[in-house]
Amino acid sequence: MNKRVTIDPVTRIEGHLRVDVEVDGGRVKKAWASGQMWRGVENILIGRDPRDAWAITQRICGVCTTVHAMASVRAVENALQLEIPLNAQYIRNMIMLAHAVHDHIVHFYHLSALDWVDVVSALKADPGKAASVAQGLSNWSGNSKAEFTKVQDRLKNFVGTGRLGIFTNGYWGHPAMRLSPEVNLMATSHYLQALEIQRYASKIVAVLGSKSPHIQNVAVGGVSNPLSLDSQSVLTIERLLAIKEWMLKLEDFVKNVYLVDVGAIGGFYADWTKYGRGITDYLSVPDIPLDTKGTKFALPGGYIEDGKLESYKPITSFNDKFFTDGVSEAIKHSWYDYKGGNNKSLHPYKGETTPNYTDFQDDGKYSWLKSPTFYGKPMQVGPLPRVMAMLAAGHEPTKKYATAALDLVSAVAGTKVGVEALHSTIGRHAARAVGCAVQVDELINQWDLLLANMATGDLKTFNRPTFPKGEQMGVGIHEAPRGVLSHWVVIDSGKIVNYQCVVPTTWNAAPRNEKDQPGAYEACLIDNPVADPEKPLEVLRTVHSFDPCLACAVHVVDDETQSVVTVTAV
Ligand code: NFE
Ligand code: MG
Repeated sequence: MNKRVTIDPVTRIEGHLRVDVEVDGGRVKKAWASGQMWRGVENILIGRDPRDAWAITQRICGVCTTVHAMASVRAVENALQLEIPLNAQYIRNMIMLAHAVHDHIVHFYHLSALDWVDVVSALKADPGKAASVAQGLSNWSGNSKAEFTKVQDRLKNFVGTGRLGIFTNGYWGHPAMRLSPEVNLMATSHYLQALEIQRYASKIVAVLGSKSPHIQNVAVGGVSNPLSLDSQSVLTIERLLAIKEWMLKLEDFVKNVYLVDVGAIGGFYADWTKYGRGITDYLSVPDIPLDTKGTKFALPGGYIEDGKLESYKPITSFNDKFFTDGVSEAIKHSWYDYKGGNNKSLHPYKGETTPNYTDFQDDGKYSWLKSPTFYGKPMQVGPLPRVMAMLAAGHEPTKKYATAALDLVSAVAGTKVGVEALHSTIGRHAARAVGCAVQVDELINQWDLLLANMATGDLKTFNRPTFPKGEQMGVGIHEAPRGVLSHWVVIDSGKIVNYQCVVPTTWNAAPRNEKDQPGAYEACLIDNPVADPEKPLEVLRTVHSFDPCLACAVHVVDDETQSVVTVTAV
């Protein structure tokens, strides 16, 4: 018999996500992803000065705080065909990369590891044995018996108080939890260490961006960081040297802990390479520009059809029409109306944001997210599509870290696990860690590039924009932590007349589109196992593998829902 499970709200994410699944015979047969809150940021921008848009759109999200600022200034610069100084690119690049590294560490350890790691089981571990398991995997300085004993004692004290705090509603002892107490203790220790390490990434963003979350240093035309080799009041060599130290701490953790943990946990849960495949039409965009125009990039991106690397079609510049012509958004199943009819899909330059809330209708409207498509097809975006594109482009660092991760998965699983396994729930975690290792290397590289350019005597960081009379249109693209982000602006005589954000989580968590095709979450949930509908841990595993951000995705709240099981999951 079909059983309907509603998870509302899904937690350990950003924003308000509801997921409904119909389960039959222990498997998901049908799924709905619904964004439950709308804020109308796109409409707030109409009539404003395009130079202010970044500061407003950045408030779309408190998690990917930098990304909307970057996409917004890029959109306006694209509309004006305004180049930005090399130093500004490097400073922006370091902010984007430090932010991405932060985002991925926090996602794996603090937002999703508890779907795979049983904290309570860590109480039963032998810390000495846990240390030898961990030291067999990596020589990270935090893998000692003393460290693991300390963590276990902390856990015992915590549990002993009877107040589990944020861990209260965890699915501890769930049959789908499969790690040994020792591996659980190792992972729990790294969870706590990751809390310390993530601060270094935030500090890099804060020093370069003047503030974190929500940087203050971008401007249409560059950045507002004056560079000087002798003044104490600007971005000095002293500050840059401090940043470099923090980069090296991040590098150590990402390569010796995060990548290793994902490989090991992936190996123990190798059966999860079979679930969560869903949509394998992958979209990513190139990023980390190396020139003033956005035509050369450190990290490639593009389109891959049906998961086949040989189908890779690169996107090559900020002006690439292959990308800009392909995007449109539908609202047949979303709480909006289009003037020309609700079965249409609109290009973002012609996009409309007119709310029309109807309540949750299984076959009608059920989400505040629109349904983006690329040449008419729903896409998956994010670390997995990004890593696939980089592999297809022959990007050597990506090949190196992907091979290292898959070799470790294979060793732990006791069977050869190849690239094909990445098209899965656990594969999204592996791809995120591989991408993060690539990003941390590139972060250090951008630091070197900035210093080398400053050494030539070039200290320029800003080109002043001028707004001509008449209409200009521009798109700003950014490969954000959760995938392709694009901001689309139409400017008329220096004022914004239309503004549309098409956001990573909008692509992935989209409701069915105008052709009733499901979005990536919905497609990836089909055939997921659900051992106990009252504790739908496996559904959360797949949803969390995307790192949902609903604040971004819908940029009013539903209160009444009728369902067989409603679960508030941690
Ligand atoms: Ni609010 Fe974001 C990223 C953007 S996601 S987290 O990455 O844009 O949809
Ligand atoms: Mg939008």
